[in-house]
Amino acid sequence: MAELIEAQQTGLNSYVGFDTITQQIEKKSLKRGFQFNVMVVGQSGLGKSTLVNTLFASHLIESKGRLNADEPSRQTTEIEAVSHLIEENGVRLRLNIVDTPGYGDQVNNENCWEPIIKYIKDQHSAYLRKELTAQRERYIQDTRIHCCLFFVTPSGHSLKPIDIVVLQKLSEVVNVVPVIAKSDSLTLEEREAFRQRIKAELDFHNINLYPYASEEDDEQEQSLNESIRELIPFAVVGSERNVVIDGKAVRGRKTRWGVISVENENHCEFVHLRNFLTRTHLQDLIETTAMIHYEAFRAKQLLAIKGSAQPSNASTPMASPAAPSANPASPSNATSPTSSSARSVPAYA
Ligand SMILES: Nc1nc2c(ncn2[C@@H]2O[C@H](COP(=O)(O)OP(=O)(O)OP(=O)(O)O)[C@@H](O)[C@H]2O)c(=O)[nH]1
Ligand SMILES: [Mg+2]
Repeated sequence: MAELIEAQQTGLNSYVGFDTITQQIEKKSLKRGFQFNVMVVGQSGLGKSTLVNTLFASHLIESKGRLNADEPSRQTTEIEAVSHLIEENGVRLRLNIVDTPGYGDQVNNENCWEPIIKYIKDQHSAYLRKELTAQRERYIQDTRIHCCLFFVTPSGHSLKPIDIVVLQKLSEVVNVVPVIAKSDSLTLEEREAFRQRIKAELDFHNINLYPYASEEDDEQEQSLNESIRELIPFAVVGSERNVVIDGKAVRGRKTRWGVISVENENHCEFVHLRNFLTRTHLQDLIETTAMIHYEAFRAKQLLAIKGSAQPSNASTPMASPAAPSANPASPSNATSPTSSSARSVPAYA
């Protein structure tokens, strides 16, 4: 032991070269590429599909917006996952977008969120099954949702009761990032007041959203997260059309009284959302999904398997993806995410 301490304190006499490990990791990662799975959830017609297309500057999913007046309108009617490979400066990103139909349109909206929650849990379940096979793949295809963009109706009043329930359910299983949809319909003062009201409601209902507080974060990360929390929910505007401003084509919406440029920070917070998702928190969203949400799911499943591993009981909770909530053998005190990480998020439902 004494020798080891001695060795740790010894300086190197010549260049060994292990500092290139970062480049070696980078090279391998670049070769493999990256995967980001994002889901959009919210009431009907809030511009979910449009915003995703705006975020990644391509027509990735069908939106209702018509390019010509005689085209039929295109509404999202079922959970749809589309996958695209996008590349920027040699970095390949496989982007999975899960578009969900707007909820809340029915006369009875009870449990309308269930297919969405089930979809998220199914991805965790599929990943766990692949992980547990005897000859598991070297790189398991990751379909776990890393980020769920939640669209709030720009009513200017408050969150709807159904939104609160859906937010509660979602925040237990996935990183949720709420946005005020179609914020061009609110004045700047209305937007700010609405944001503060939403924050107060989220606090009141104990809805813990991403980014979570973590003891591991250094001062810089903490202050970055603090500034992000100030902006949440981001007031956004989406558009798939270009409009010409000062001779330059920009993404925007042209109205009778003027033009809204999606990327202009004075017009909306689209740029902040995009920076947050792609430039500052992309890796953390992926890591948090694995370390917190998936880990909690995994712990709960494995405990349930252990609990039900009796000779007469041949079936295990892994038999069906829907099993987590249906399995009566599941321990009610399932491991909470907090036990697997220093971050504070609600217990996995
Ligand atoms: N004013 C305004 N309109 C928008 C905005 N984003 C989208 N729209 C329009 O709203 C309509 C609905 O857009 P979609 O993107 O299809 O909405 P959606 O939420 O995916 O709709 P569903 O799939 O039916 O739930 C289209 O006509 C869009 O052009 C926005 O930021 N502001
Ligand atoms: Mg849609």
